[in-house]
Amino acid sequence: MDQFDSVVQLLDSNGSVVANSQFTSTLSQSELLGFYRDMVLVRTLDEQATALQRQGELGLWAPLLGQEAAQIGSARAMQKQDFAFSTYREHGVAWCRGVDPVDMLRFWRGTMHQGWDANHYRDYGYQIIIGAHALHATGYAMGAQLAGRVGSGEAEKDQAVMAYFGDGAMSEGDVNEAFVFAASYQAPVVFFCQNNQWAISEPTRRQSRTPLAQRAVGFGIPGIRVDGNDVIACYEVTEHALHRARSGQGPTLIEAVTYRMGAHTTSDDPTKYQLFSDVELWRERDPIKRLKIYLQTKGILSAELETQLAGEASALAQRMRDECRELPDPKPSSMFDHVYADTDINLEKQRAEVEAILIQSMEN
Ligand SMILES: Cc1ncc(C[n+]2csc(CCOP(=O)(O)OP(=O)(O)O)c2C)c(N)n1
Repeated sequence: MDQFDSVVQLLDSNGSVVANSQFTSTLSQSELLGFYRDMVLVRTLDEQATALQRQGELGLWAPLLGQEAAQIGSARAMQKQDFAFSTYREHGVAWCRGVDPVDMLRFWRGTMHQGWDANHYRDYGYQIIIGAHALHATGYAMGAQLAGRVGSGEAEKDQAVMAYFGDGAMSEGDVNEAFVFAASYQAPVVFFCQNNQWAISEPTRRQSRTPLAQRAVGFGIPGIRVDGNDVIACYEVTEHALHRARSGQGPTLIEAVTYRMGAHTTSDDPTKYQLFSDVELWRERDPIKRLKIYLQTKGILSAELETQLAGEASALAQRMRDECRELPDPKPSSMFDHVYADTDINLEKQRAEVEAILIQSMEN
C-alpha cells in the first residue's frame, strides 16, 4: 500500500514548478487555462452570492474563498460516470459537475424544498449534516461494486465516488464508520477532506494531534496530504486516487491542506477567532494568484484572454443578480418531488392530501 508522508506540491505559492518524486503534472496548456477560468468564475460566483446574502436576497451562504484549487482540481479529475457527495461549501464541485449557479442560489434563498431533480443533476447534492454523506458515499460505492461497475477495465463503465467533507467532519462517528466499511469492502470511494483549518471557530490543531491524512493508516487506507491551494497537485493526487478506486484497488483518504479565507457562513464573524496575521499569510498562498503567475510566465495567459475572462465573470455576476430575484417560490406540495425514483402510491396520497388542504384553506 502506498503512503505519502509529506505534502504533495507541484506549484508553489510564487507560481514556480516543484519537483515531486511520486507525482508529475500531466495537464495540457488548455486544461490549465480551463482550471484558471473555473477558479476565477467560481470566486466570482462566491463573491456575488455573499453580496446577495448581505443585500437580504439569500437567507445564508457558505463562502468557499481560498478553497477554489482544492475543489476545482479534485472535481475536474472526476469522470462523467463518477458521483460526488458533498457539503454546503462545495460550490466549485457543483460548478464542475454542471450545476447552474442560479440553481445553487435556490437552495440558499429557500425557494426549493431541498430535493434535487436526480435526473437533471444526477451526481451532485448539497449536504448540511456533517459527515453523514461519507456513509452515503461509501454505501453508493459498495453498490457500484456489487453492480459490477468496478475493475471491469472498461473506461466508461468503471465508477468511483467522491466524498467531500471538512476537517471537523473527521471527528464525527459517521466519517470513521465510513472508513471502516470502505476499507473492509475495498469500496471505490475517495474521501476528500478539505482541511481549511477551522470547524466554525474550532481549529484543526485542537481536534487532531496528527496530520489528518495519517489517520487513514489505522483504517488500512492510503492517506495523501496535498497542498490544497495548488490546483495542479490537487488534480494529480485525486486522479491517482480515483483511478485506484475505479480499478478495484479500494479507497483513499486525501487531506487537502488549505485555509478558509472568509467566514464559516454569512452568519459568522471570523475576526473573533482568526488571527489577522494567519489570514495575511494564507492570502500570500492564494490558489488563483499562483496559477496566474505560472500561466503568465509561460506565455499561456495573454492580456486578451484576461479581458475576455473578466467579461465572462461580469456577465455571470449580472445574471446571478438578475435571476436570483426572479426565482419563483416553490409549490408547497413540491416537497414530495424527487423523493423516490419511481412513483410511490403512499407518497402520492400524501401529496393529494396536502394539495386538498391548501385548496380548502384558500377557499376559506
Ligand atoms: C451532525 C452535525 N453536527 C453539527 C453541525 C453544526 N455544524 C455546521 S458546520 C460545522 C463545522 C464543520 O466543520 P468542517 O467539517 O471542518 O467543515 P467546514 O465548515 O470547515 O467546511 C458544524 C459543527 C451539523 N451541521 N451537523
